[in-house]
Amino acid sequence: MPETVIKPRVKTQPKTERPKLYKVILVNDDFTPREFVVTVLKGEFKLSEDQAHRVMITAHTRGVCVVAVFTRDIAETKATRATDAGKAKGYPLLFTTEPEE
Ligand code: TYC
Repeated sequence: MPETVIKPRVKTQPKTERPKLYKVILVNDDFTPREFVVTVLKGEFKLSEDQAHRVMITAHTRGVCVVAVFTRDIAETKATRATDAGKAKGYPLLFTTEPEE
């Protein structure tokens, strides 16, 4: 009678890697009016008046503030659109992106 060899099945986990996330960062400057920064934050990032005001004040006092985190494409598109909104008014308003650790 031949021995029955039971081979353990090693389950391979399907790879579902999460996409890397990117921070959108608001940079302070001395020229863009506070209210305009708040308007852009509300319009482009869907922040409430209160959230937008806090983010603006944080950038104003500390130099920079993380606005939100997105996948790379969305972060870059939003940062560009928000920066362009300032440019269209002649303001040096700047949003940058940075990968999360
Ligand atoms: N510092 C600007 C002012 O005093 C307001 C401001 C805040 C501009 C945040 C940019 O990211 C910014 N008018």
